[in-house]
Amino acid sequence: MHKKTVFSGIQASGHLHLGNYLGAIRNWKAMQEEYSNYFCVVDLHTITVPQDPIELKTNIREVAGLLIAAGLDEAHSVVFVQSKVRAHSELAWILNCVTPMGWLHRMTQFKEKSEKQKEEVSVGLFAYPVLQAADILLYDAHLVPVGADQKQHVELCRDIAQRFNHRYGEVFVLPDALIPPVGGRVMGLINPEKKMSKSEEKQEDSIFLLDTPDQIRSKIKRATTDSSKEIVFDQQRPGINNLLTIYQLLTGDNREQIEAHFEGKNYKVLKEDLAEVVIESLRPLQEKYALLTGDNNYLDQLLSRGAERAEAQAEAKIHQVTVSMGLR
Ligand code: AQP
Repeated sequence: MHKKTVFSGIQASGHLHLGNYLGAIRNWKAMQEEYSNYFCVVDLHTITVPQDPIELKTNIREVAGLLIAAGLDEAHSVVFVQSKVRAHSELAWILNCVTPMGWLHRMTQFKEKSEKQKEEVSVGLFAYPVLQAADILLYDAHLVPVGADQKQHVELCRDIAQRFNHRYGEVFVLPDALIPPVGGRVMGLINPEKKMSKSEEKQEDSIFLLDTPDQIRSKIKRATTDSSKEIVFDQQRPGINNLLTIYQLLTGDNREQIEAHFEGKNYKVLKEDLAEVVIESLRPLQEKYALLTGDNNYLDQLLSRGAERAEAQAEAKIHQVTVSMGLR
């Protein structure tokens, strides 16, 4: 039977954190056997805000290494770096020419990110969702598994594809976002009103996938809670709710079991228990990462094979697009 296609990407804008893992990567791994998958380190997205070249290069390798360490497997998934496949930039330009500016003005992530950048905001940051649409449409992806913050971008991608198809014929598959029911939005430890983020300046706000056990214990110890005592899931108490949600996602226990487990206990116990759960959950991934990055060639060869496979599909799609538009 013909498998449906999945595409998703991840930026090399810093160290990967628990939000990236629980909201995206872990789900990619869980579903990879059911689909034909493309997973991409989207370095061209990363440069929409200024990057230090040496750091960027290191981050691209780190992110790619963590995807493999987390269990993405070339038997089911093509893992590659976006800038190695030129068709992403080419299709992004073509789609820029069919996307109304007004659609991009509505993107909330642009509003948030441009707020931080002020007058430094680049055209690239504004057009970022169009590049994301190109990423998805090049591979005829049916499904795009992402965290909740990316839902609006996938909907925009669908609108762009529809507009293109209306003008030039049925060229693109219309994709759907796939957002996990729990874990789609892991919040910061210090500021649980905001999502955990790679580019957050306060390092204590995020648990990074390569944090040491001591760093994890210390960050969770300092996580924001509240003055109440009861340890229960409650959206109105974002700090405790976030810690319990992370606990739920990593243990697989249901909410009733978790609330019963912590009944009569204090926040110190919750934080200590959670820290151990996080440390043990990340241990296999960290060990695998250390192993695979110990051999310099292994990752390079894997990424180069991934880029070749991605390029074959992407070039065929660009051919179809350019023919449909009268460019070829
Ligand atoms: N806090 C989060 N909770 C759940 N999912 C999340 N994702 C990101 N943060 C959370 C999901 O991770 C995937 C990769 O994200 P990205 O690298 O494309 O960039 P982003 O969404 O902008 O995430 P970051 O980590 O906050 O990066 P910066 O700081 O550079 O903006 C996506 O599927 C995303 O939904």
